[in-house]
Amino acid sequence: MSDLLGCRSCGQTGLKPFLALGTTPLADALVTAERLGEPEPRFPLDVAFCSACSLVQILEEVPPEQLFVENYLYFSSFSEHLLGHAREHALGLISRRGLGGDSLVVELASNDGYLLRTFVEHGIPVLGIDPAPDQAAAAQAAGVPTLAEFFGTDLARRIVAEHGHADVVIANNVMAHVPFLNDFVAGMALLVADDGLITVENPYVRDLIEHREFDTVYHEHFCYYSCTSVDTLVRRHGLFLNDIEYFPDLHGGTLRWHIGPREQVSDAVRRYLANEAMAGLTSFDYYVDFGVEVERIRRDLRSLLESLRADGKRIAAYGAAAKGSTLINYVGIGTDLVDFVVDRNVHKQGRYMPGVHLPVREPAALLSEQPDYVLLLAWNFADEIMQQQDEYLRRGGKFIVPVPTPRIVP
Ligand code: JHZ
Repeated sequence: MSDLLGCRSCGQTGLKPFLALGTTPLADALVTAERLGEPEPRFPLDVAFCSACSLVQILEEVPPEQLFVENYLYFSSFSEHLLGHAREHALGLISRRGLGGDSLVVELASNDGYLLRTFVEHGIPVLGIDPAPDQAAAAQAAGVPTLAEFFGTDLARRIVAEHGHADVVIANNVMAHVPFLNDFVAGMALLVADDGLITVENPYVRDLIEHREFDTVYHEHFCYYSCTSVDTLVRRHGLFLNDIEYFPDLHGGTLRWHIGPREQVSDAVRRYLANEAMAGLTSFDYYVDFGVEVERIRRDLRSLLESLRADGKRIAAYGAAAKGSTLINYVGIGTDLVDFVVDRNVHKQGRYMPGVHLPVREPAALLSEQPDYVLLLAWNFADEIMQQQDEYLRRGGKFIVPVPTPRIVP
């Protein structure tokens, strides 16, 4: 098992491991046809709990350049649901914060500009930060000024020197992705104006555990947050967790934390912190059985797929998602069980899933091949994908949803 010297947030040693997913390839490193014969780098994937600050984290530390510069194929704009969510977020901020031509909105991990473009449409100055070169170039081409760099205190100082402080800092699905957490949060504290707002979205660790979303663990995700661990982290940097919103249908359950330099703690924050303590999220006991439940999913899913295959059924999968990579590698789903994966992301099509090498095709293949079952790897977009695949379903096709318990729909 790999070992991290101390907690990424508070530095406490003696992290307590509770889930071992084996040694897996990088989840977004889909393989090209030319490189299929080459060995892929693999890294241990072990999850642990910090008893001092309650932060859940993986023990391995793959260099961020290898994860987000050399091997990153995730583009945010391929989900209508996510685009709608981002637009609502931006419009809400514009009206509630009274943003205009003199404001500055900075987004960390701005990807292809899917969120900032709404501010641009409203004439509000923005700056996107994203180290992934193709995504930053796509944002730039769409009219969203973007720096292709990693964020931390150095860059925060430069931005303040060149553009002034930000009225709003947005960090969606990125705080999980940073190994040097304290430098990242200290950077946000430097960047935000005294009366400014930071919003941070991330899947909620309570949903991960209670809905057994173990496949959202991969090397890009260094940390898995509760409100307790976020509160401790931001206070260390002179910031306050002031409000919380919950989006149960986004990425399996997402929280939006409102953070600022002024203390204005809402009842919602007090309630979340109290509920987490009551449910036990602040103690190792809460996590300890998770590994056994995850093994049960592996056993049940494998035996379901094997028995369908033994009956001569044809099975495909939907979503060349990073979480899909964890799932198929952990369960051991190769071309003996599943023929191919489909995905709308054109950058993933024509490549092969890491490790098990299932080929990735375009979604139209579901109608041309009409497999009997489709394993839904992107289960977080179940409603959107099933609506889009109504013709496949109408012809008698069925989906297999892997978590929290493998089941066939309809
Ligand atoms: P998706 C992503 O993880 C990326 P991933 C990131 N690592 C993160 O933190 C989490 O989200 C929260 C495709 N698709 O987004 C697009 C269709 O083909 O669930 C994607 O390739 N058709 C930053 O990669 C994949 O499925 C569709 O209709 O695990 C979904 O990947 C839709 C809706 C999606 O997660």
